[in-house]
Amino acid sequence: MLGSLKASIYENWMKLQGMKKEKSSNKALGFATRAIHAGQEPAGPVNSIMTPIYQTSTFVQPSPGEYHQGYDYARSANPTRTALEANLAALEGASRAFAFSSGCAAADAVMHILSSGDHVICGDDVYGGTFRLFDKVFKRLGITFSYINLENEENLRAAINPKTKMLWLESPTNPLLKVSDIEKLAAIAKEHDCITVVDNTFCSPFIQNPLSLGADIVVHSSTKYLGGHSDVIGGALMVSDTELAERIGFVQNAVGAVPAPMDCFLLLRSTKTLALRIERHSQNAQLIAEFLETSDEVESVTYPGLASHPQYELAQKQMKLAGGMVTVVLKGGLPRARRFLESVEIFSLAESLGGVESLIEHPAIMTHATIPVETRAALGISDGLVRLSVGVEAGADLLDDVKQALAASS
Ligand code: P1T
Repeated sequence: MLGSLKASIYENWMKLQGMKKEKSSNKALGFATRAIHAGQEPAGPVNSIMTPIYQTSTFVQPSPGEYHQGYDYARSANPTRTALEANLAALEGASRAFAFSSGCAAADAVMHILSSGDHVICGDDVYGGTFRLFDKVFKRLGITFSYINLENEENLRAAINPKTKMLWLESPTNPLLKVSDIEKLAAIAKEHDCITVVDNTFCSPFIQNPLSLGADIVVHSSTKYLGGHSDVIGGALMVSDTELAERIGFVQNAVGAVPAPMDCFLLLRSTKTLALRIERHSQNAQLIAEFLETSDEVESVTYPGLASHPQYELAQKQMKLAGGMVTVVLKGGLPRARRFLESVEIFSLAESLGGVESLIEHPAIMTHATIPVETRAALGISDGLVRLSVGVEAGADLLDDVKQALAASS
């Protein structure tokens, strides 16, 4: 009941937006136009150009059970959140999007559509918090997991069994930036009635749209590129299948990990500049990666935009741009990495990524500490490995910062 009530609010909202849009143009709108306008029209009593922050927990009913435009209680739906969800759906080419209070809450909601006894195949390199959610929360509830290298599709075929209900992957992965063929993997999963979930956080919807490659659910930590300013914790799910939308809508309301109206507003403000930001992130990251590749202080550098990346051809085909994340292994192990991280001046040593400001971190000690040490070692998340989230500052300044930090740490 609540699932379908929410669906009708959403459809009503989309209809309102659609009616206005049709007036000006019938052709498909470009990404940057959708980012600025989708889900948003001048609103409220004074026709404000920005969607108002509906800072309210409930909505007055003229008569019991009679809801004004379908809104009854703000966990179920809030107009600022509806606008954000419509916007996010348009960016991923989805029919529905669902906003959550964090990326982990979005992942949690996906797992709630499974049942005890189900088997999940997960890429062997995922965000440490995702691994922790699977290994420490859902494994205890009777869901089983296999972690495999998805760079080779045959590994997926070999791991699928009759209980496998879900394939979960990141591409590029966090932190090793492995790229896998979403289209091929989703096709294999589909042959076995298995749902494909792609965590698209590292790309943002500007770089790649997994639903168009055959995935069933897209996950975002909107804390990252969608938010883009390191001031919001949020998450999102996007789907195209109506039945999946119903199930996720039900979980969103039943579990209730929804974002606050102010955070929805901040995200709506941020997606307007997503295209511009991602272009600059990618340009700056390419500059840094190319420099690191020439440095004698560096053991290896991984960036999907470098011809040396093991899946460079696939990345060129699958991703519109190579993104803002660079992973580098410094010569000299942990002591060297530690000195480097302490020497940067424009980059800030902090967890997270995707903000306008450049961040740098040490996955083994910070974001991926929850992954068992032997697994980290087998994967290559070594003590010399440093992850850079390259921001949108002047590229030359970022390059100088990396150069001076390398010199200061040698
Ligand atoms: O932090 P939260 O909004 O809950 O998002 C979790 C999450 C999900 N998926 C990916 C790919 C992520 O990178 C994250 C969060 N990652 C970091 C905090 C980090 O520094 O890698």
